[in-house]
Amino acid sequence: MMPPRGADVRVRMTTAQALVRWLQVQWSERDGVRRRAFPSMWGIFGHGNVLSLGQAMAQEGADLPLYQPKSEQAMVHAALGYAKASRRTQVLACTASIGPGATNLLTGAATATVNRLPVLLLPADTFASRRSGVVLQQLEDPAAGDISVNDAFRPLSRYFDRIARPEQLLTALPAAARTLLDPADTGAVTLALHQDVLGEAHEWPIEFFADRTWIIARRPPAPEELAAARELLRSARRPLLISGGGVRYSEAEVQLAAFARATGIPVAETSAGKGSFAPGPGYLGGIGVNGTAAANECAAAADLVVCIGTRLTDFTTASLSLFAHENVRFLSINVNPADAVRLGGAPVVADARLALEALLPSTPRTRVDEVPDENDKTTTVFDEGERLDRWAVYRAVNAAARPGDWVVAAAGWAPGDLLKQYTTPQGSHAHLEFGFSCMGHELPAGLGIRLHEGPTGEIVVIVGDGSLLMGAAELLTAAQYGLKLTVVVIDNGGYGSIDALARTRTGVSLANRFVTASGEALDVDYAALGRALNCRAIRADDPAALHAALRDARAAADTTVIHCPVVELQETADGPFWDLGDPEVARDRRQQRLVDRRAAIRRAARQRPCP
Ligand SMILES: Cc1ncc(C[n+]2csc(CCOP(=O)(O)OP(=O)(O)O)c2C)c(N)n1
Ligand SMILES: [Mg+2]
Repeated sequence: MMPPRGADVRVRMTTAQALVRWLQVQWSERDGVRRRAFPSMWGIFGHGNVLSLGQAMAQEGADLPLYQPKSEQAMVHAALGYAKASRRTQVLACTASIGPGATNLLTGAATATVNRLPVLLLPADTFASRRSGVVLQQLEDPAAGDISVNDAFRPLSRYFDRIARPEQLLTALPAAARTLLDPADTGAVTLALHQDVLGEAHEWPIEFFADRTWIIARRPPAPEELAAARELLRSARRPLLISGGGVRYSEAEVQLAAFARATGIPVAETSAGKGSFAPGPGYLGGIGVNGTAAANECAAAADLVVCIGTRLTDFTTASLSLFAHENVRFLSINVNPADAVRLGGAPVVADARLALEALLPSTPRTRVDEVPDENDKTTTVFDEGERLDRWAVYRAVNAAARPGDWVVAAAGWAPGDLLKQYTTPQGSHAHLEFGFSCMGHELPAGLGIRLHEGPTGEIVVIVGDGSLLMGAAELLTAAQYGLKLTVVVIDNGGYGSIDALARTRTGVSLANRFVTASGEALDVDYAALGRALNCRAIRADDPAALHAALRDARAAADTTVIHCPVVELQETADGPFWDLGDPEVARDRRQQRLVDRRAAIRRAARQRPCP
């Protein structure tokens, strides 16, 4: 029972114990639904966190389950999968030891902040008291006594603090929670924890440990911005909607569908927004560099592009070359003010759901007869003896998808291919991490999604051989915690997408294949790798075998690795523009021609104000 208000009741605990206790009494609430804000912690212990934080978890952490990943980076990716599945209403905490444990979190921190997904990072730090002199794994800066490797988190974090006295938690933790649960500001939040301070006792005010609910409010649109938006929508002849991750985070799918149905405006999706608009009338599929012909045709002809919850990266805009109408205008609905003014657009700084609801009654219906159709991809027939290439893999996974399932991809060919090829069945989900496109994200992100979703539905992780090799150890974590995944490994013998980019754009490719010094291909048995890490495993050499393997994996209770050796396809440099910075001087004429062609497209791409 809490003491009467105003009574100064104190409880003696260490900093670490206070931290652990506080995390367990935080809640988030949106639309009246209340959830634990920090439902679990992931961690690898070492010096800096093993004693005081480990003891605090054992003593105070009854409601904060602790998961042990096999690398620190992976636990951040797991947290991001969880955050995505919870639609940014819940956050996982990640603790790491000082030095290398901490710096292993950095790539995860960047992945979080780039993707606007929340994660609480708790790297241990050196001694605040400096009583032991230089400690193991301490980086010394000759010009600054207060620098540690954890300062590298500052540019990667939306909020950073270093806890040098116990009572700093009283302000640092609420600041962290506010940032993490703010739709516009969210990303990685880092609290660096001095290892001596973690163990220091303090008399904490008891009210610090009272239940606290953080309301995730829906920001309403301003009347002036709505008026300008209405005017743009009324005067548009060929409008197009782009649905980004913000639609997913706002849970605005129903409102988007109603808006599209009522207005007849077709909808294209970004990678983060994949799955936000169900296949059916008005569905164009993915847009941009990895977009469908239908979406990109609409984009080229659009006189108004209504962007909802998107950062408009180069993948989406095809490096600003996509929108070709001479008077094209942009309207941006985004809860983040900086995103809302990209491409010189008229901003509606608001929650996507509220903005769509407000605009629906006043938006006229547009002609729909000229909208191309992207709805004919779902039926798949398996030919006996058909060879397995990566497109056949996507078709098989798509054909097997059911409501409640997830498909996950992040780097290599898969995320772009899936944006174009995959039709997310209604009631199922996609997580394409193509903001940071971080190799090694897929598998742990799948674990985080599974942890959030519980045992129902399939979580199909599509991962390239290269990306798997960066983080395969998390297969053991899947087995360890019974977090069931179906891991489809596309084995093309190396970094196929990068190899193709290099070859098609410059004519040369170095160090992109898994070959010996003499050029001999290295065979890898990914099924054996899965088995070695306590997973089930199947090899699928053709589409029929893959289809059977997917059925088998669905029926199983444990994680299954499906090894798919694929034939490589001949790629061409054609397709939407994507500016990668070409080398302007090449030794031979063929290479020079390739580069000159891209330079011509670049000159034609329209630069727009893009803060
Ligand atoms: C951590 C990280 N390092 C490097 C890259 C650059 N990169 C992007 S895709 C890729 C190759 C991925 O290989 P694989 O997973 O086998 O997929 P494939 O290209 O063969 O489809 C590389 C090296 C990256 N995205 N992330
Ligand atoms: Mg590969």
